[in-house]
Amino acid sequence: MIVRRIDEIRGTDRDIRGPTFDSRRLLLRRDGMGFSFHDTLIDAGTETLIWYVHHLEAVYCIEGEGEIELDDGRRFDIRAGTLYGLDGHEKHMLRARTQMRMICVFNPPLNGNEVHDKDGVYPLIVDEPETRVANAEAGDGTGRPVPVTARD
Ligand code: 9YT
Repeated sequence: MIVRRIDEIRGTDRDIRGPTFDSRRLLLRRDGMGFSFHDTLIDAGTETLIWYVHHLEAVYCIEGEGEIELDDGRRFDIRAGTLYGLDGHEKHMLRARTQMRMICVFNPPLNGNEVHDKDGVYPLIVDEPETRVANAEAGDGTGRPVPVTARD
């Protein structure tokens, strides 16, 4: 089992500062859950072009207000209690009127250090087997990542 608190990941490689957001990546590929799970703060007054061609993402807003605009011009207001799922890899502009706090889930999971390229894309990184970080109850006792298949 994994128990992790946001205070513990501040300033680590799970705490990624993008141009318009802070992405606190509580679960990553190396955790072996099959998805990554982020608590992301979007800066007030910003626009972010996003296009996850390699990933599916669900986003649940728990604080703040803004909108997303799709390529075809459709706009959707986002406020606390709104979920959107990018099940069609939709390219979109995310606008934050106030700071927005978003809970984001990615499938496949992010490795950790992905940031958007000029088109808003995160690269797909699949060069290593999915691993979990060993903890006191699991793994080989060294604290090194352990391949999922070796433990399941
Ligand atoms: C919706 C959103 O927060 N997009 C940008 C950042 C991304 N979710 C991440 O890496 O956490």
